[in-house]
Amino acid sequence: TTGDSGWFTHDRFGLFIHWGLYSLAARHEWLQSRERLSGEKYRNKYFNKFDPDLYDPELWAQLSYDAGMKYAVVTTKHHEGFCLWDSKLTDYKAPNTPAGRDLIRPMAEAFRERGMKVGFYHSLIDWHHPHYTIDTKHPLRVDEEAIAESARKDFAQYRDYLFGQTKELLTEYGDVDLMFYDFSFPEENGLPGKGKEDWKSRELIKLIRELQPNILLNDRLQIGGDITTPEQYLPTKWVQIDGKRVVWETPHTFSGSWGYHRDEESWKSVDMLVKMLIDVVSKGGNLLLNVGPTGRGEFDERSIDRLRGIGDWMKRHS
Ligand code: FUL
Repeated sequence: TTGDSGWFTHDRFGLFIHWGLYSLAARHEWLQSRERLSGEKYRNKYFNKFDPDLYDPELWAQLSYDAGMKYAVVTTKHHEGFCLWDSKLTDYKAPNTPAGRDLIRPMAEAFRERGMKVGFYHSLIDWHHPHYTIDTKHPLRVDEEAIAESARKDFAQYRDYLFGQTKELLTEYGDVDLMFYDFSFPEENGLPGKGKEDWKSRELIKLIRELQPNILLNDRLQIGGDITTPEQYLPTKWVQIDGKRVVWETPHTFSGSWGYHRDEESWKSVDMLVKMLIDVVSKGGNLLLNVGPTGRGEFDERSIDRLRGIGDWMKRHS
C-alpha cells in the first residue's frame, strides 16, 4: 500500500528546513564529517551553546505560507545525530541544551494552523550514536583506531534506536503527512556503505505504514517509496522509473549548503527560483526549497528576501 499522493501533487511547493547544531557553526551541515570530528568532540564544541533565543516558529510558518508554500518538511535529526524533539531514547536533544524545549512541536503547530501539511526529515545516518558503525561517509573514516573499534559495535542497537525514534515521531505529533529518510549509499575503497539490509527497510516501512497509513514516504530507504527525490538539479523531463512517470520532488538550496552557511556567495536570485519552480511544475514535479535557519533561530535576511520575492510573484499570478 502507498499513501494517497493527491494533496502532494496538487500542492507542488514546499519548504525544507535544515536546523541543528551545525547551524551554529554556520559552515555546512556536513562539517562534522568534513572536519573529521568524533561525536564527542563535536558535541563538546556545540551542544551547550545551542541557544536559539530568536526562534519564532509563527514567523517561519508565515514567511513560507506567504511565499505560496503548502507544506513543510523539517529535520528532526540530521547526520550529526542531534535531535530537535524531546526523544526519550537519547540525551542528545534540544531540551537538554540552553534551548530547553522540544523545538519540533511548536513548528508543526504553526504550519498546521495555516493549513500547511507537515513532514519530517529523519537521518538514517548518525555520527553520534555509540553503535553506529564506520562507513564511507563517517567523520572517522580514516581513523584506524576508530575503524578497529567499529568492528566491536552492535549495529542492531542503533537500528532499534532508529525504529524507536520513528515510532516516537509517528505517534506523538499527530498526523504526519510525509517522511523523508536520508540516505543509503554504496561501499567504496574498502569501506562499507549502508542500505536496506542495515536499516531493515522492509520492516521499517511496515512499521511506518501501520502507524500512519496515509503518510507519503520518499525513496531513500532503497526499496521504492511514494516519492522520488532527485536532488539539487533540474530533471529535463518528467521523472520516470522503468518507463513509467512517477511522483517526484526535487529538493534545492538557496546557496548550496542545506544548513545555514554564513559565507556562501552563490545565492540564487528570486527570478531564478521562480523559473526553477515553473520548470519543475511543468514537468510534473514538486519543488522543496530549503531554508537553513541560523543557530539563534532566525531566517537569514537573504532567505527572507527570496521568500518575499517569490510571494510577490505568486500574488501577481494567482
Ligand atoms: C542529502 C544530505 O546528505 C544533505 O545534507 C541534505 O540533507 C540533503 C537533502 O540530502 O543527501
